[in-house]
This record gives sequence, C-alpha cells and structure tokens, in this order.
Amino acid sequence: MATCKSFARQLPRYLRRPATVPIIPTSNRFAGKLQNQAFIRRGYASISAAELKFGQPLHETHPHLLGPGELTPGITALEYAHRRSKLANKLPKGSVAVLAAAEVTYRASGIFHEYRQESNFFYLTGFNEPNALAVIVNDGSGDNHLFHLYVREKDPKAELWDGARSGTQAAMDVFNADESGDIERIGDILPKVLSDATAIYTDIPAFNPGRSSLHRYLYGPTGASQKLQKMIDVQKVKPLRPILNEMRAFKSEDEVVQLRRVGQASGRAFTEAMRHTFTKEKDLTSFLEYNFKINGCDGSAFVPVVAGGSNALSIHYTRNDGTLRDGDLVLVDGGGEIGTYISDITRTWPVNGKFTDAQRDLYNAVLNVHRSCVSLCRESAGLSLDRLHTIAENGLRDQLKQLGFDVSGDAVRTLFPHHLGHYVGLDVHDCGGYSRGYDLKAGQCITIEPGIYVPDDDRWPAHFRGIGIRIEDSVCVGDDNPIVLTTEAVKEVRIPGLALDAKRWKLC
Ligand SMILES: [Mn+2]
Repeated sequence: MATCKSFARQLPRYLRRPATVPIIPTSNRFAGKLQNQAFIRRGYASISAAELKFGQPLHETHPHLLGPGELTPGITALEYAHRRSKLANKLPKGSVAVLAAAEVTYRASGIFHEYRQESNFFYLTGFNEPNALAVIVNDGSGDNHLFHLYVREKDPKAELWDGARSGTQAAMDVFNADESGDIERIGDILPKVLSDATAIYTDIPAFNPGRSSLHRYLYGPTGASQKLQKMIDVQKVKPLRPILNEMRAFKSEDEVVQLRRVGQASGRAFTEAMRHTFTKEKDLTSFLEYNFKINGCDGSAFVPVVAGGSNALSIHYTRNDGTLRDGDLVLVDGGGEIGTYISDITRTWPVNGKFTDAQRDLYNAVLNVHRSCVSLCRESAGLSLDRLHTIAENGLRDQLKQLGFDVSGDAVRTLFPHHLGHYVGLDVHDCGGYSRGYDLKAGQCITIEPGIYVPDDDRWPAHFRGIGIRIEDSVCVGDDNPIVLTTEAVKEVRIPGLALDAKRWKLC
C-alpha cells in the first residue's frame, strides 16, 4: 500500500482532493455535516464489533484487508455516501432509483458459482451479499437523499449452513442505510416506498412491461407482484444505467488507486510468468492465477486466454488445454480483481525465451502502435476511443506495409478484427452501453490493446502465418499524460538487463 500512497501523491491535479477522514456517516441526512467532523462512532449497541459476524470482510473483522473507514478495499463509507448523493442529485425531485443485488447462480443442482455482486448495486452500496434491494430517493432536500437497503435478516440456522449475513441492523449501522428491512418482506414494503415516487429509475427487468422474469425475493408467492404491478404506472419507469454510466466512467482518486493496485499485482504476475518455461497452457494458466492471488488479488477478473502458437488467432480462446511448443509465441490475456476493481493485460512472448526474426518484427510493429496510442491517452489529445482505434488501424497499416504485407482492401480489418480498447473499472467491459465516441477525459480508465493475427492464408507473407500478437495495458487518462496502470508487466523486447528475449533476465 505504501506504493499506492506514493502513487496517489503523483496523481495529476484533477485527482487530488484532501485526504479522506475515516468517518462513517450514521445517516446520509447528515453526510454534509459529517465532512467537518473528525469521527462518528458506529452504533453496535452493547455488542463489541469483534464478536459480530458480517456477510463480507469489514475493517473490524478483517483489518488485514481493509483500512479504518473503508467499507470495501480502498473505498470508504464516505465515498459510497457521496456516490449516492451524486446519483440522487441527478434524479428529478421526488423520484427514486431501485437496484437489486445479483443473485446466486448455479453450475449444477446445489453447486453454486462464486458470488459476484452486480456492479451498479455494489458501486452505490458496497454491500456484497445476494438477495438485497437498494432504493435511493431524491427527497427534495438539496444535497441529501434517503437510502433504503433491504437485506437478508440474520438467521442463526441459515447462517450455520451458508455463512454469516450482515443483517438489517448492520445495513443501517455499517452500510449507513436510513431505512432497512427483511428482504423476505419486500413485497409488503416496496409498494409503500414506491407509491409516492414521481419516477422510478431501475434496470430490474421485472419493472419493465413485457418482461416476466421477476426476482423470487422481490415478489415471492404472496400475490405481492400483482399488487405492486397495479401500483406502478409503467410510464414512471425509466432506465437507470445511462445515469450510472456517466458517473462510473469517471473514476475518483481512490478508485484510480485501486485500479493501479490491481494493475500492479496483476502485472507482476505476468512478469513472473515470463521468467519460467511452461510446456502446457494449463500450467501457465495456473501459475498466473496463483500469482494474482499471492500478489494480493482476490482472484482472476475473468477466464484468462493462454494461447500457444496459432491458438492466439482465436481472440477469445479460453480452453487453455494445448501444449506450448519450442519456437512458438504464447499470448496471455488476463488480470486480477481486488475489491471488485479489475485489471486487463495482454502480453505475448516466446515460449523458449527467444523471438524468431519474423516474430520480433511483428511484435515490434504491434508495440510501436501500442506505445503511440498509449501516449495519446490524455485529455489534451481530444480523442475518443473510436478515434484512437482509427489511429491504431492506420499505424498498423503502415507497419505491416513495411514488413511486406499487401495492406490493400480489408487487410487491416482482417488482421486486426477487434476494437482497440474498452472502459475498465468494476467491470472488465465497464459501463456497458457507454459510447466509445466521446472524447476521453481525465479520470477515465481504458484499455489499449492493438493486435495482429495472421491467418494461414496465401494472402499473407508465409513467415508470418499462424502468428497472433496482442499487447494490452490498462491506462488512466490524465490531463497531459497517461497513467499506465499495468506497467509492471514487461513488454520491451530489448532493454539492457530487462528483455523479453533474454531468458531469465533480471528486473532492473
Ligand atoms: Mn481487454
């Protein structure tokens, strides 16, 4: 964390703000006043915090994972309150936002997938359990708002089997809800909450006419769904996602620190993987994922691509069950996740540590374009991701021409078939639906990932066929300079003492 803190000091001016005082607002009604107070105690009644069990790590129970005042790694309860205030201010007076937690999904009967919270719900609450509903109300009181958080009530029997829940008391004391209640009773509670709303902003399918997949906990078998549907005028229902995309597209200082932290841990895992020789894609995959975790990540952000030789021509290759052959390249696209913030990196290196001439030429072509695009990740360039993509296409065309490729017609689209980049943050493809046509602004975080994939086709020079190369970094857009979030993953071919094709090089 020392590195992250020193990194924060180097952040551009726009990202700096006074250091966050570790305070936990007891109610959002007082969030404004709280900024001027040193400390507000949480109310745990007569029970000491150490005796309490929660449904997720908190500073009191997991001080090795969270600092004081943090609700999730690196993000304070105060920042969550600010996010809710900001959202409430973007809503018309008297309207509400309604968000549901992700549900547990199953890979087979009784066998569940690892739980992953719905990102918008997480962004506004920091609450990491299923079966929960958040309601944020613009009550017309200026900067303030009302926050309802309905969760699973504590239940010793159920917790004995499924692990601890935070419960309704913690929803208020720890997660700072003004109102809480048992999610099992939501069918009775929600109509009262929503009946006065002038508009309802939500992405829950159940609220949309024509969609019948209602969440079990939201409606249950009580007939409440019909009651609720009768009460809600469908004209009142509007999509919430575009408003949240506008917010999530711009990262706070604490978010950038988290993205840098996960980028650093993930980048180091990549560089460590390059030091070893693997003969199977599966072994490299395991090594990478193990190193993400021991470097401090919670795990992988997505199923990595570990593609030896021509497997790299398949962009989303994730079988990772082939062999790694002497003389081939291996393309690895992966990244870790910390506190639901993710990293996305791709590196391509020689299995035996030594590039062939053709591999090095093509690698340098991609690297040159990668570097020039990264250098343009600054607000002062006035470019969008779509414009950067066109710049990358033109750059690759020039590079390929110099290497003897016939670049006429659709050549570049064939050899570079995907987009140059996407937004990153809580999701790998962050802010789904947010246009890549907007000019990039300071505080946005994106990937830059040019690639060349040469099919086995007479159309292309023989010595390049079957080679697939992609180089990807996660980057924070600065005012005048990019901040590369994943710089620890080596990508230079030749730097004295640090080179991809000098096997077992030492880090300078
Ligand atoms: Mn990517």
